[in-house]
Amino acid sequence: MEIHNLFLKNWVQEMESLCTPKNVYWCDGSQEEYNRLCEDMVEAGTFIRLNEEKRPNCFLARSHPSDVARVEDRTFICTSNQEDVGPTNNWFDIDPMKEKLGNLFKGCMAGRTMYVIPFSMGPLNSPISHIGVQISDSPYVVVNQRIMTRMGKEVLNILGDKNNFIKCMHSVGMPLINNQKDISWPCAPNPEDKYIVHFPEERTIWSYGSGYGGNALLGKKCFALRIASKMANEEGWLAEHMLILGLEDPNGQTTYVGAAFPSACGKTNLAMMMPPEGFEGWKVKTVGDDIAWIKPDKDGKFRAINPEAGFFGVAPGTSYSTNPNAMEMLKNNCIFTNVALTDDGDVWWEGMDGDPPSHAIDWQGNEWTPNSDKKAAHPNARFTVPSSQCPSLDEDWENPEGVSIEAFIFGGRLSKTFPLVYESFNWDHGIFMASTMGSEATAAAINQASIRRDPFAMLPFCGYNMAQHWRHWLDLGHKYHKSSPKIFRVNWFRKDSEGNFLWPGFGENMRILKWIIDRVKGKVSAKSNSFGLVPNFEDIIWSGLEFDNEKFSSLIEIPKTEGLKEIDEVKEHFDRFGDFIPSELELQITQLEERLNNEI
Ligand code: O2Y
Ligand code: MN
Repeated sequence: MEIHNLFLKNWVQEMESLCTPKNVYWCDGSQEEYNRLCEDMVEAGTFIRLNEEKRPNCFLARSHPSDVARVEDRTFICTSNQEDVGPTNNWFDIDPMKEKLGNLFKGCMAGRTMYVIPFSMGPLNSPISHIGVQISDSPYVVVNQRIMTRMGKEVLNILGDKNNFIKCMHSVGMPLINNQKDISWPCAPNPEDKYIVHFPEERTIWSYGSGYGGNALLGKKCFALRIASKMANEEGWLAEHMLILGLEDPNGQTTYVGAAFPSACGKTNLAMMMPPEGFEGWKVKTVGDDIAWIKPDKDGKFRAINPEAGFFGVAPGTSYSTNPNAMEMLKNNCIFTNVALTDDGDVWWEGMDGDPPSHAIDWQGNEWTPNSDKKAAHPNARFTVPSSQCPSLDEDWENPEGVSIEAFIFGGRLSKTFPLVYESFNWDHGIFMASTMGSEATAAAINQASIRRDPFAMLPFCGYNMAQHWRHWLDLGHKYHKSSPKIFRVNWFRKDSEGNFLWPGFGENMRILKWIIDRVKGKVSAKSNSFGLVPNFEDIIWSGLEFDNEKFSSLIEIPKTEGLKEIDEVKEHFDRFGDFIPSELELQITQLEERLNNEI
């Protein structure tokens, strides 16, 4: 492939001299290239081809047991001033980190091919999209990137001779020296040898030692969230950890929402939800399941794209009862990582429909039966699948202008205090709701605050000071106050005093989404409580579900003592950010306190 962009050519040459690979390969993104790399990986033992009749064109990869998830404590943001990353990120000084990385990457690709992967986050012709180039010594990364992004030579045509691409440098961190034999999942097995490093001021990413998911597919969390959130802050847009879905009513009118939930809270299931009984003629249409890039257009409308082209979803727990659309989507052209292999060459994971197989090979390659005391699939086992295979995919998912977002929804996993759904009184109050969201602390953190805050579901992904992120949201809402979306918080996980879930969740969440849409359209009224605006029982469609007013009241009420405890914890949470806390959010605490004391 002839490369004309001198900035790119020079950077690749510089990286080649540093990493000294056996050869350099420029990825064209073709199907032929994908097939060839998959076949090479089958020969190398990295991939197992699944049964062609049961899962055509599907592969299974087993990672090294030390390399199974994102490594948050090895994830760093390097900036000139420590304050710029805030108290929730791992800061590191730029120069010492560059020196460290220089040493790590020196000769790190010996004996391997260095792949150059041009990719676009977002549709190729969209003004909201951005281009990255990842250099990697992992063919597993190349084929996953081909599913997760728009990848290949067309991206180079769009880039032209410009220098505005995000440089994403990646190595598995296992050079092959003196004809050393390769292994099926090369990586740096020691946790301290892994480095996921971001330089937001230079818009570059360096990842070393891991071949897994968010650590290695650098378009995803590293670029589309950590680097992009900083770009968005400077340029007046938003890069958020949000699914995007459209709700189409029986008249064919679609309303789009963006929804943020902490990792592992069922975002993929919500993004592909099937409407329940009582919602005949309604459709949930998927635009994205994880990340949203949102830019106000000339009319101040919040236009959103999904920057990804595939889903990298958690396999365990995915079934026809939790997510039938995902199960349909996974029938072919998928890469499975760390699931179990059945005796007939198919995949299996805990939570799949039907009985477990009587025998399988587990994610580590060992014999497994239902009597084994270990899981067959790793709890963070994944599927990588093209979005185009999603049965509920929205027809506008690749619209270069994006879709117009009319509501933002924020949620966590909380067993008490927090209503099933509530709407903010105004924009600033909505930002307060999102900046204080979180999930119940686990038993391990029992002596600390009862809620682990995950503001905007961005705790591990905000590439700059989280309190400045709140400032940014406040400012955007003020600037576009005539067209800004409404803001809601939801909590599907409230329990009664016996510990039973009060709300059935899954497809039944549609009833709440419908109320949200009705509020957006001004079709129903709402009543105030101290946390926000909550539904009247009769404004929710209940057909197909037995649910009485009394149970509903217990799902939306806020016991005063619990509300006041929440205020104490929010004050502690905000204290971490010192003077960076926007005054508008401090005012929200005072106002909430007043409402609780006046029992509103
Ligand atoms: O463990 C990983 O590398 C994957 S993390 C991930 C993948 C897809 C969507 N979201 C997440 C997340 O942690 O939020
Ligand atoms: Mn995520």
